[in-house]
Amino acid sequence: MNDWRGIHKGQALCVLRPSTVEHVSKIVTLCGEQGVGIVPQGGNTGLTGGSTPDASGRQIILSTRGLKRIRALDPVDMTVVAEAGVTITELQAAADAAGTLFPLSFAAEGSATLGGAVATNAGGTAAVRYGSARDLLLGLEVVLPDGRIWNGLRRLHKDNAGYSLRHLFAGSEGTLGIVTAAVMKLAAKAETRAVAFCSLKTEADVAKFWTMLQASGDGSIRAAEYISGASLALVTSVMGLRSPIAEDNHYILVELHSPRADAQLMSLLESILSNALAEGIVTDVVIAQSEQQARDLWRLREDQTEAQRRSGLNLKHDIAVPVSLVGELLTRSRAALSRDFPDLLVVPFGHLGDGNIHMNVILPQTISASAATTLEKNVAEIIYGIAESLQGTFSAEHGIGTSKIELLQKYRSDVELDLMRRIKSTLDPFNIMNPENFYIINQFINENTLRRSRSSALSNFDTVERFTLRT
Ligand code: FAD
Ligand code: 2HG
Ligand code: ZN
Repeated sequence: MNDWRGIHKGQALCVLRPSTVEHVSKIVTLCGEQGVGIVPQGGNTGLTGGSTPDASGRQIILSTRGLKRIRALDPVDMTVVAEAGVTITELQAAADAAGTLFPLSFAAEGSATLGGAVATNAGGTAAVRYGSARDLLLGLEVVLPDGRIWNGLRRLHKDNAGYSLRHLFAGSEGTLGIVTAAVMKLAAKAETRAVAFCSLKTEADVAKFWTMLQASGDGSIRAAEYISGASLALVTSVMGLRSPIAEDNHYILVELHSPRADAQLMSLLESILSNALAEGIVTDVVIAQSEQQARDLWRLREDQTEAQRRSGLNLKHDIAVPVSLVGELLTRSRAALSRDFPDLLVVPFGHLGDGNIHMNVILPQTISASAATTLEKNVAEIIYGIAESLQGTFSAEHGIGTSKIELLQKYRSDVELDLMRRIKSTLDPFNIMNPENFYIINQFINENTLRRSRSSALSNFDTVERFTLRT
């Protein structure tokens, strides 16, 4: 019962995998009656420990992977209605077959599910063009903590009838209910694309290059991804990839795409890059001449997480700052970390166009467990402190889960925490939905309820087990 990284370990009472929304509703109702905590799980690719049960063996995992239907796809409405367990890759394929594009995209898309993407408000590499999951979300079907089914699957591009309830569930990470289906926006299918990999000398050049891309990209930028020199060196050595470009301190992968087959993206990209070279903003560029070369360039970016996972204890810091301050973020972080922790391997990469940098760090292999814990705390303080001082966030796209609870408490105001608590306690007064997630907002709900639910869970094991057999 571990998370994808093998860091969060738990013990589930059982795993239930319903295949209809009615079954989900029955499970949730039963768990509510018996005080059993529910941990929703999609592809289990989340990076903040939110889909792992606690160690008590008293929470169930409700796997949504049995909810597999694409209920409707309409290329005129430009919408797709799909169930929570459909993977992002499956949605992309279905959209493509209908001559459209499902724009959400990230390295875990083969396993990550629609329900998980909505629940975490996933971002990814095309968010700079199309937004995060929340921005694509038009309608939702949710099983509420009391077992009721809310059917809000409206395929409307405009709907101002009261509070936007769907947006409450986007990013709620299973704490407010179980997303069983969603209506998502589609986009025009890309007919052409052009991909380039560029090297740069300084953090200031990174910032200048983004300004230049934005000004001259003609609205066709689909991705602008940052990779540090250390991150490129790591991914090439660990994953056995070849760097196509002269070595430098920073790299940016750019993809332009267009629904127009005659968009001349290659000449647009060449003209942007030759200006950047002429102005000394980039030091070298490689433009993919084939689909295969484009895929090879993308691997240097998409394999970062796997390369870092294979390289030892990897500390993740999923931060974002206003885009105009990314250069400063990179400069200040490098200076502070190399001054205070010269033995650490700092391997930042991320979504430059969103101001979202994964300021990750790899600890030396030989470090003791206690030294690692101290280091983790000290490094986090520096990185989140810098992000905060630049009006940024400690969680840009990975959410809170169980690993960022203290940060939520530290960096969000009392007013915000109070509002979150009120929402949680209104929708889930007995705290059965992912009770450990966002714990700081759950803990004041009703400690007694929580304790009661935990202690009664084991005594009701038989009920849950019998129910499993029936569903
Ligand atoms: P899970 O991991 O199963 O669950 C994540 C959270 O959502 C948990 O709290 C869980 O309880 C809850 N949940 C899951 N399904 C439901 C549901 N149906 N209803 C209610 N709650 C639910 N994330 C990004 O944003 N951008 C990236 O670029 C990105 N790249 C990644 C690359 C790699 C290699 C990996 C391993 C992860 C990456 N992620 C990225 C993180 C992760 O893939 C996303 O958060 C994804 O949306 C999680 O989907 P999942 O189905 O795996 O959810
Ligand atoms: C990505 O951008 C993901 O590839 C994962 O958000 C980031 O590994 C990470 O820290
Ligand atoms: Zn990311």
